[in-house]
Parts: sequence; structure tokens; C-alpha cells
Amino acid sequence: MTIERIVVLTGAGISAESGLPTFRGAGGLWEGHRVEEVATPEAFARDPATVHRFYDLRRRQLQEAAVEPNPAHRALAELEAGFPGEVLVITQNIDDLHERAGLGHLIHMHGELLKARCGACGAVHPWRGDLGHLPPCPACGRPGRLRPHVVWFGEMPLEMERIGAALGASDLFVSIGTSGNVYPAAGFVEEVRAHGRARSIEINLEPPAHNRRFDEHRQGRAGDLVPPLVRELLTGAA
Ligand code: BJW
Repeated sequence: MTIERIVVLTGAGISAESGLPTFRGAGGLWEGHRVEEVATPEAFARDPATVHRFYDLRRRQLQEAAVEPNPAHRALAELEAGFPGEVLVITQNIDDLHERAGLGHLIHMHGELLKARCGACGAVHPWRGDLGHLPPCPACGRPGRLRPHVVWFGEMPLEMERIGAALGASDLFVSIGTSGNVYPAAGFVEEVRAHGRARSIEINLEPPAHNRRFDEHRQGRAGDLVPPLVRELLTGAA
């Protein structure tokens, strides 16, 4: 079958080799908290200082010189530039490593760490500093209302309509470095299967979970396995 439209979903695993820790699995805890405990609107309402500290530390870490895109991020940018059909990358990651690798178009379905949103006026601002000292919103001037521009549990992920349309039209779905624990992203493979046209490939360090239904599983590091997959797609060998 000729492949014309590719949708790629990425998760924390693709950025692990760039030095950013994943959420679940070894080292996935943050000061003894599970992500489910800090990444909720309820946690933010109850204890904003802890939630701000979690994101302030991650924002600082993302801007450290050692954190750079890895060969998997770069290969996806090459795929976008060289593939004659359509390529859409949807990332659950809030880092900016895909952009830094040169990817032109992507959907950040769980938001972006380098942006802040005002809970009072709704304005979204580029943001590289801390939020824990409760700076005023640059748009409305109110203090203490800025929060990370990220999607927490119980909130609606971004651009779901565009994502649904792209999944429905795709003929290849590739999932890279995600545990499949968090919905709706965990259900994308089923959505693609329901249309009956798309092939699905999963790349993950771990063996496939019992409930995961991909046509093909490639086990290993994203930095090792994404570049050869991209070469296959660019030469028509996949
Ligand atoms: C490597 C590697 C290497 C390592 N190479 N691989 C049923 C249906 C629908 C919803 C629900 C449902 N049941 C419950 C819900 C609600 C909830 C949910 O899913 N809860 C679960 C706990 C069950 N979902 C929501 O609330 C979402 N909103 C929502 O559903 O709205 C209603 C709606 C319904 C239907 C349609 C549309 C909307 C919102 C979810 C928001 C998630 N937010 C977070 C935090 C915010 C951002 C941040 O702080 O970064 O997003 S949680 C956290 O998990 C983060 C991640 O993006 C997300 C996914 O994690 P990911 O990327 O999979 O990371 P890990 O660590 O889990 O896995 C890493 C993987 O990489 C592992 O498999 C490793 O093996 C692998 N790996 N190194 C390759 N080198």
C-alpha cells in the first residue's frame, strides 16, 4: 500500500535520551510524588507552591545547555522535510525539542512548558523564567494568576478536532516512547484501527503491553530506531 499520510505520536520516551526524565518507570517519581498527584487542577488549587516548584524545576532543566534534541527528534524533522505526502507529529511532551530539531509543524496536545497562561484573562505568554514567585500577568497585570500552559488530568487536551481528523485520514500511525497510560492519546491506535486503513507501528524501550494493539512493535531506544524507520519511509521501503 502506498503511504500518503503519516501521523506520529510522541511521548516522554523520545526525550529521555536528551536527559529529560519520563513520568512512569524507574526514576519517574518527583520528590516522592506521582505525576497524577501534581498534574491536576485540584492539586494546583490546594497547593500552588508545590505545583509551581515541579514546573519551575522542569522549565529550568529544559533550558540547560546539555538538554538538546537527539537523533530521534532530528529524524522526524527530516521525515517532515523529505516525505512527499503529509506528516503530522502530535506530541504529548511539553518540551520544545521537536521545534529545536527543526520540525515545522506539530501539535502540543498537552501544552508547552515555555508558555504561561493567565487564569484571569486567558492570555498565553512565552515564559522562560519561574512562576513560583507569582509574577503579574503581562496582559492584565493581576498577580498570582499565571499557571503553566499545560494540560492537567481532567482538562481537555488541545486541538482534539484537528487530531481526530488527522487520525481518521492517516494510513500510517507511529507511536514513539509513550506508555499508553494516559487517555485520549492512549486510544489513538484504536481510533486509527477503527478506520481500518492505517498500519500502526510502536517504538518503545519496553516490550509491548498486553493491551496494546499495534501491527508492529520495534523494541529499543528511540534514538536508535527512529532514524532507520525514517530512512525506510523516505525510500519507500516501509
Ligand atoms: C523509551 C525510551 C527510549 C523510555 N526510547 N522509549 C479513559 C478515556 C479517556 C480519558 C480517561 C480515561 N480514563 C481516565 C481518563 C482521564 C485521564 C487519564 O488518562 N487518566 C489515566 C491515569 C487513566 N485523562 C485526562 O484527564 C486527559 N483529559 C481528558 O481525558 O479530557 C477528556 C477527553 C475525553 C475524550 C477525548 C478528549 C478529551 C488529560 C491528560 C493530561 C495529561 N497530562 C500530563 C501532565 C501535563 C504535562 C506535563 O507535566 O508534562 O501529561 S500526565 C503525563 O503523562 C504527561 C504526559 O504527556 C503523559 C503521558 O506520559 P508518557 O509520555 O506516555 O510518559 P511515560 O513516562 O508514561 O512513558 C514513557 C515511555 O517511554 C515508557 O513506555 C518507556 O518504556 C518509554 N521509553 N525511554 C523509547 N529511550
